[in-house]
Amino acid sequence: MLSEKMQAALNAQIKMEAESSQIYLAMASWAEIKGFEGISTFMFKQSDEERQHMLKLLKYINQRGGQAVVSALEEPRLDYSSFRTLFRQLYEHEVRVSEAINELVDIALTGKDYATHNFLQWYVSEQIEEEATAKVILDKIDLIGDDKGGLYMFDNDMKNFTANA
Ligand code: OFO
Repeated sequence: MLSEKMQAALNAQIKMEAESSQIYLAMASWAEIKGFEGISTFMFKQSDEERQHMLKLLKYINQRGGQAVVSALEEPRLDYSSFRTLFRQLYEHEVRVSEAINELVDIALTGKDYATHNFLQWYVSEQIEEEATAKVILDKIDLIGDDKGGLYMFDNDMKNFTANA
């Protein structure tokens, strides 16, 4: 059985993962409109993945005799003024998600909830991967700057990034 505190924290994470999915979706749509096919494909896929992260939490809470909450979400507020700004926001968002996961791990350990601690390890690994991916993308963008040819190649790169992921 989940403690009240653990359940509330996991439910807050459901909201955060759902909002992550919305953020990636907003970025995907923007990139699609701009004609960046590779970037938008990558973002649509990331959006789907975040939805899976959300569902995994929801099912876990219910499986442990708790009650998952599906709540209203914040509208993604993104600054689309440049690619760099956009991807920096993405990276910073993933860092915040990692902090939230660490907080959950802490609550699980303090409450001696080893089952939830074990469950959360998947998220810990996932965040290492996602932060690294966001950082690689950001570094590439930094190299390109606003060079149009570079952006075209970057978009092509992202297609392969999607295929290999
Ligand atoms: Fe990238 O946020 Fe989920 O875990």
